[in-house]
This record gives sequence, structure tokens and C-alpha cells, in this order.
Amino acid sequence: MKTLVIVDVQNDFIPGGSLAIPNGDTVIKVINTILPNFDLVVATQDWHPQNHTSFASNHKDKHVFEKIRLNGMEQVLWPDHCVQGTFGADFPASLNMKSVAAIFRKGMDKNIDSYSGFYDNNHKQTTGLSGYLKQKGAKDLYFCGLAADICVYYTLQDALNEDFNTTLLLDATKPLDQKKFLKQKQNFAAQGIFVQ
Ligand code: VGL
Ligand code: ZN
Repeated sequence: MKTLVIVDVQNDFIPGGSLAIPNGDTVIKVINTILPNFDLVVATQDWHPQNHTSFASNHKDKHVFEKIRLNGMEQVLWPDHCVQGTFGADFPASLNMKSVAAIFRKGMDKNIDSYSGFYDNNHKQTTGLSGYLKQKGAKDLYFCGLAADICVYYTLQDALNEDFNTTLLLDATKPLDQKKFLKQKQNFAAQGIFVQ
């Protein structure tokens, strides 16, 4: 069973959004085109409360993209993004969501960020995605979405740890930091992540 996991394709991550990924909107057309090739399609959705500690605005004298230590972990401070119930957190209207069977929300706990669609960054809380996919008999997972070097990257790592066959669809993902993504890609083959 071929399963597509659409990671965080949301208004705030495409041009015009508060944390826009360069050319992030270009993944939408590609995803819409490939949807019929999959037996199961799920999506993840970054879904933060306004007081989330990953927002620079919730810290005194800190600026956007600064790195701090938060509860013993490094945390990048982001612009406010994907606030629960706002337009920025919505899926773009042009993304075809009709065949999406389930949506897994993440980043709801204000004290911990959640880049991966499977687990919080400290690996203590699960979104339920792994259990859902295993219960459905999904073994071959194909990943797409935003941002390639952040949430897609950490989702791929967890998919491997959860023993799924893990493939990244290169045409359907875009990074925030192109250089960082190039380095990450160089390690994919050795890690057992397929690219297509
Ligand atoms: C993301 C930074 C903060 C992402 C989410 O979806 O890649 N990046 N929150
Ligand atoms: Zn976020």
C-alpha cells in the first residue's frame, strides 16, 4: 500500500505567509497531480497556541531566528506562525484535500516544539501518526511538503526509526535553507532514506 504523507503545507509556509519557504507554493501543483497514485493520503498540520515558546514574540529581548536553550534543548525562535484557527494555519485553498483520510496536528504543547509529524522534539508525546499508519497496514511511505530541511527532515528520521520504508519526493518539497538541505540530502542514502 502506497501512502503519501503531506507535511505542513499551510498558508504561513508559502509566499505571503509569516514563515514563507522560498517557492513553497510550487509543491501544491505537484502534490495535486500525484495524489491519485496513492492508496492512502494523510497530512500533518503545525498547530500552535499563540503563547507557544517557539515564537520569538513570547520572549523578552529575543529576535526571530535566534537560537536559545529551552528546557535543555536548542530552540530556534520563529516568527508567529500556524496559530490555531488562523488563516496562516489553514491548508492553502488550492491544495486538494479531498482524498486526505486524516490530519495529524502537532506543536500544540506551548512548552515544546514538534518538527516531526510523529513525535514532539523531545520524543515524549506522539501525534498518533505511527499507530494510525501501522493499523492501516501502511509500510511504504512517501513524503512531501514543507519545509524540507525542518519538519519534513525530522519526519523522515522518525519514519525510519518506526521502521517504515521511507521515500522523499524531491519535486514536492522545498527547504527554508537550501544549503542545509543539500547537506542533509547527502546523508539520505546512507541512512536508508530513498529519494525520488
Ligand atoms: C516548521 C519551523 C517551525 C516546518 C514548523 O513545518 O518546517 N518549521 N515550525
Ligand atoms: Zn511551528
